[in-house]
Amino acid sequence: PAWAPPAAAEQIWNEFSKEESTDEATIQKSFIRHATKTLARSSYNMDQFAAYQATAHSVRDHLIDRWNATQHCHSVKDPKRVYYMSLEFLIGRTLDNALLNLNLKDHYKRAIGGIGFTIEDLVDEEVDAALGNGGLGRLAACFMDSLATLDYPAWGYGIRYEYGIFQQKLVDGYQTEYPDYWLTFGNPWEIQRLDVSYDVRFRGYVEKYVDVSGQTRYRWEGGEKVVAVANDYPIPGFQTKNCINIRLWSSKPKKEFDFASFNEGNYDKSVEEQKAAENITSVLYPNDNHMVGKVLRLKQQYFFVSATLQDIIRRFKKTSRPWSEFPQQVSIQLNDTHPTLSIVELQRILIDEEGLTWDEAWDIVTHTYSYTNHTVLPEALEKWAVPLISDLLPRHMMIIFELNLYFLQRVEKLFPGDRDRLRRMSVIEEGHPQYVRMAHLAAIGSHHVNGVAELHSELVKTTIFADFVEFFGKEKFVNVTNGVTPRRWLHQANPGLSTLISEKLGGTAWLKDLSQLDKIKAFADDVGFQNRFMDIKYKNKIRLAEYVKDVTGVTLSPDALFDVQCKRLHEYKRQHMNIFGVIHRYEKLKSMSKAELEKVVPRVVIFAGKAAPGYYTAKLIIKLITSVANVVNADPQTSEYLKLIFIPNYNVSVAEILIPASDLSQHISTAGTEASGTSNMKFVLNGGLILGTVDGANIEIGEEVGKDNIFFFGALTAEVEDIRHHQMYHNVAMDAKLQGVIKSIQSGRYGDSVIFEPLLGTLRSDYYLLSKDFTPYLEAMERVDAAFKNKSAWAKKCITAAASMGKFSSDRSIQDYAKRIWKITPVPTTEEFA
Ligand code: 73E
Repeated sequence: PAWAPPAAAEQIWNEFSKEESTDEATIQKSFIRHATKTLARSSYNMDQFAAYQATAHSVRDHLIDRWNATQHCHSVKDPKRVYYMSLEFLIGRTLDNALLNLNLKDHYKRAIGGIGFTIEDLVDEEVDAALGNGGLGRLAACFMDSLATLDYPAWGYGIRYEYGIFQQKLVDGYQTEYPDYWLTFGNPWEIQRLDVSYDVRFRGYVEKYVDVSGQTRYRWEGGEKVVAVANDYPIPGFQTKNCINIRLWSSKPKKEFDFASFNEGNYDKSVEEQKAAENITSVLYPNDNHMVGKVLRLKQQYFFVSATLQDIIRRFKKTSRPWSEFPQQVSIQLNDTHPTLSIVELQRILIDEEGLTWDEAWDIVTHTYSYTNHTVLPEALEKWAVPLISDLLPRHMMIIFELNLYFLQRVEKLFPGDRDRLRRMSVIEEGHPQYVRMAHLAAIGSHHVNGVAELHSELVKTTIFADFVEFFGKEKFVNVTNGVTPRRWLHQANPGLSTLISEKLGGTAWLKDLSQLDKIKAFADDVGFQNRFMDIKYKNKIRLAEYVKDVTGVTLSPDALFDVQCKRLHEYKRQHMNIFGVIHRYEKLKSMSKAELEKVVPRVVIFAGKAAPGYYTAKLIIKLITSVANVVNADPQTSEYLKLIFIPNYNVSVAEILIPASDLSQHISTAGTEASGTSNMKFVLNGGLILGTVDGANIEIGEEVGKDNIFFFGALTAEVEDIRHHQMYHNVAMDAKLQGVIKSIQSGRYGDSVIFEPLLGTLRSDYYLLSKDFTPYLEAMERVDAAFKNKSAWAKKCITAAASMGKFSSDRSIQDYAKRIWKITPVPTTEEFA
C-alpha cells in the first residue's frame, strides 16, 4: 500500500511542497542556492555556463511542482489518456521556452540581471536536445507543447539517445559529421527515475504448453534481458498549471557485471555484455525519410515498445479495471511505423501473459491504436527481414504470421479468388528473404490511419493503402493536417512580432487560439502598421546577418531579399534545383551592363540542412552549394546583388534565428513527395512568403493566404507519373536553361567539375522532374523579384499571409486528433492539486 503522511504531518507537507513564489528575491535565492548547493560553485567561481545551469535548476523546480500537481490530479481523476509513441523528439533548447510558457521570463530577466548575468546570454549557453532528424521529430515536440497547453492528459514516450543527430561541420566545403554527445555537462531538464525500470527480453525461444484448463498456450522464455530506465522530461503548457511528461528510456545491463566470468579470466566477455546493453539507446539513426535495416535499430524499436507498454499497463492496472476497459482508458498514437511492434507486443502480453483469447485480445488492440503515416516514398517505408525478427523476437514473428493469416482469410472472404490482392495486402512480402511490411501491420492493428496534410492523406488512400480502403472502408483513413506551436515558433523565436500582435489584439490570448490572428488582416493596408511589421523583419534580418558573419565570415546586407531553404538534404526536396537556379542567376548577372544591374533586386540565398551520412548525392549537393558560394561571394562584379550562404549544423536553435529573418522561403519538392512540411507554416507565420510547388501543406497554406500571397509553380501531382513515363520512353530534350547551368558547372568555374558528375548524372533519368519544373521555377522567381520591388505591396502580402495562418497551430492538429481519433477531453489541473 502507498505511504501517506500521518495526519499531523500533512500540514507540513502541504506547506513545504508549495511552488515557490516568483518575486525577484526568491528567484535570486533559488539561483544562488542551486549555484552553491546543487553545483557547488561560489561567487568567485562562476561562469556563464554555471549561471545557465543554476537558472535551469531554479526553473526546473517550478516545472517539477507543476508536474507533480498534474500527475496527482490525473491519478485521482483517472481519465482516458493518450500516449504518443515516437522514436524521435526534436525538442531543441528548453530554458527560454519554459520561462515563456510559465510566464516567468520577465521575473527571471530582472532577478538574473540583479545577480550580474544577462538572461539572453544564459539562454545561449544551452545545448539543443536534438533527438530527432527533422520534421517528424519536431512535430512530436510541437504536439507535446500543444497537449500540455490544452490540458490533455497525455504522455510522450521515446528513447533517451546519448548521441542526438550528428553535428555538421564543413571541411573543404564537404559535410563532415561529429558525434553529438549532448549530455557532457549533465542535463538539468531530465529527472532520472531509477525506481521506474523494466526488463526487456531479446532472442530466446517459444515454449508450447497446455494450461490447467486444457488450452494450448505459448510462452517466450530464455534469451537475454536488458533493463529500461525512465528519464522524465517535463513539458509545461502555456499559461496553465498543466505540465505533462515525455518519458525517455535508456538501456542498462541486467547484471551490472559478470564477476564469475571476470574471475575466470573472461574480462572481455564480462564487459562486452554490459556494453551491448548500453549500446541500445546510444545513438539516434540519422536517416530522414529513409529506412536502414540494421539490427540495432530493430532492437531500439522493440526495447522502446516493451518498456513503454509495461509502463502503460502498470498505470492501467492501478485502478483494477477489467481488460475490456483498456481502450476506454488508453489511446496509443504511433508516430509513423517506427513503434509498430507495439501492436504485436500488446497482443502477445494479452494472450500469453494475461490469458485472454486471441479474439478478445485483438479486439482490445485494434481499439487502442492509431497510426500516423508521414511519407509515401517507397524507400522510407519500413520493412524488416523475417529472419531478423525471428531471431530477435521469435514469439512476435509467430504472432505476425498468425494475425496475417487471419487477416488474409478475411480478405479472401470478401474478395474470393483474388490472389493478387492477397499478395498485395499481405503483411509478408514474399521473396528470399521474406519481409514484414510494417505499414500494413500498423494499418491492420489500428482503428484510424491518418496522413499529415490533405493531399498526402488522399495519396495514402490511393497509393499505399488503396486495397486497405476497399477492405476496411474509407472512414478509417483520415486527414489531420500538421501544425506548429506558435509559442516556440512565434512568441519565443520572434518576440518583436509577438509583442506587436499582442498590442493589436489586446493581450496574449491569441497564442492559445491562433484563429484570432485573423483580426490582424485589418491592418494590412495601414502604412504605419506595415512599417512596424517590416521593421521587425529588418531587425530579425540584422540578427541573422550577425549570426552568419559569426559562423561564415560573410557580410550580408539586410536590405537584400533573404531567400531561405533550410531542411534535410534530399533529392525529393530539390535543393539542387535551387542551387542550379542560383547559378543561372549568377551567370545572368555576369552578362549584365551596369545600368541593367542597377535594376536588380539584391538577393541573399541561404541554405541550411544536414544530409544523411550515407546519402552520397545529398552530400554532393552541399559540396556544390559551398563551391558556388566561394566563387559568387568573392566576385566584386556581382557581390552587391547576390550572396550565397550555407549555414552549417542546422538545428532547432538555428531555425529560431533563420525563420523570423526570411522574406522568402522555398518549399519546392516534386509534387506528391513532401507529405506536409512544417517549416513552410513557420515561415509564413513569421511574415515571410513561400515560393513552392503544389505539394503537401503548401496547398492548404495557399488556400488560407490566397493565391496572390504565395508563389506557386511546377507540375501537379496528377501529372507527375505521365511526365516520368514520357521522359523515360521518348526523346525529351533537357530544359535549355538547365543545360546552360550544367555547361556552367562543367566549365570548371566552380572548381573541378568531375566531382559533380554523379549529381549531374541524376538528371538523365530525372526522377524528380528538375528539367520539367526549371523554367517555371525561374519564372516564379521573376514574379518574386518584381513583387519585392514594391515595398508596401510586399508588406501587405506578408501581413495578410501571416494573419491567415490560424489553421496551422499544432493546437488545432491536437484538437483534431483528440476529438476524432483519441476521444479524450481536457483535464485541467485544478487548484486543490497545486
Ligand atoms: O513532409 C514531412 C512532414 O512534414 C515528412 O517528410 C516527415 O514528417 C513531417 C511531419 O509530418 C517525415 N519524416 C519521415 N517520414 N516523413 C521519417 C522517416 C523515417 C525516418 C525518420 C523520419
